[in-house]
Amino acid sequence: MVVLSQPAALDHCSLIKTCKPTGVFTGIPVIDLKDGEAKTLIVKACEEFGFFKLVNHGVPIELMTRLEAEALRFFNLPQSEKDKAGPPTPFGYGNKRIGLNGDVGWIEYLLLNNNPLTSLNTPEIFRYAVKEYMEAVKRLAIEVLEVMGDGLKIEPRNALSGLIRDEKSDSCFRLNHYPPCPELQALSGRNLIGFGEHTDPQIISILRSNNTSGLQICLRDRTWVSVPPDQTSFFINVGDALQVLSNGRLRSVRHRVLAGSMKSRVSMIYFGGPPVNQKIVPIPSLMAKGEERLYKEFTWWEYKNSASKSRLGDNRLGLFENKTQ
Ligand code: GA4
Repeated sequence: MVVLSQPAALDHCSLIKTCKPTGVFTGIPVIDLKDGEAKTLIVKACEEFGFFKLVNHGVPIELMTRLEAEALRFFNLPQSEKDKAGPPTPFGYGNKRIGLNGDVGWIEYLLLNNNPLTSLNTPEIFRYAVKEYMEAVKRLAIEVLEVMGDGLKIEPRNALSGLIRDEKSDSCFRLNHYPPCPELQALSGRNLIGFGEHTDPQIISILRSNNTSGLQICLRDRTWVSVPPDQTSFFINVGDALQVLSNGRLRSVRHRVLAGSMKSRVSMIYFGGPPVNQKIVPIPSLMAKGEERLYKEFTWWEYKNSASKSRLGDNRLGLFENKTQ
């Protein structure tokens, strides 16, 4: 990866890193939620990739397209109007800056808490589209975690899903807009980084994007591959908290988004997190006899607090590893 060296037309994005595009990956597990094998396949995908594509998920496509249209209506407003919904500290509109510690990307976004009706000063029609979508995707997150719980043979079966179902669940939601950057062609085939590489801190993330590519995941052998877009499916990420709850058996996936030169990308992501006071420790029924805990005990609040002081690409779990073995 290199930092852009100033072709005149690109001055306005000269702090944003670039990288070479990579191959399209055809090996992403595709899981049909209603298939009897789903529980086994979900566990396998989360062990191997920390990532999979979910089809036959039961969320009406109309909910996705309605929210996408509303999001675009917002992102197409004049900059001064959008700025009124910012800055994202922690919730609201953000432009290029991500987090509080100097990360930037070719992106604008809205970060929302669990309660979109009150957390945003936007038109009612927009807030209702977010609310309905979030409710549907939260139900889906619960279902996926229940099926995963079955596959892992967790006792009780709802040990994972209950963390999201809890009314105090600290979940959040993000609408991302990666505008096209036509000047990119001047970069001889390189891409601008839209959202730099990172893992998600929560338990599970449920992503839906329009039909524009850009999402990449990092495989176990550390190669980056592009995920072909599919606007009718969801892409599911294992987050850091789930890695700890499973004592490292399920892996949080490093991922990033590259911006394109011609097409704008819109994504919507639900981040399912536990209640703030929840202790994040391996679920006992997932531990083999005598198995050592890979991480120190911490609460979700402690982890979030530590994450907010980190840079996007940091290995946030590193601080919590048990190095005693
Ligand atoms: C990554 C996952 C979610 O988008 C997010 C991000 C958060 C932010 O945008 O404020 C963080 C990032 C994310 C992890 C490290 C910190 C916090 C930006 C950043 C540099 C909303 C989240 O929960 O963690």
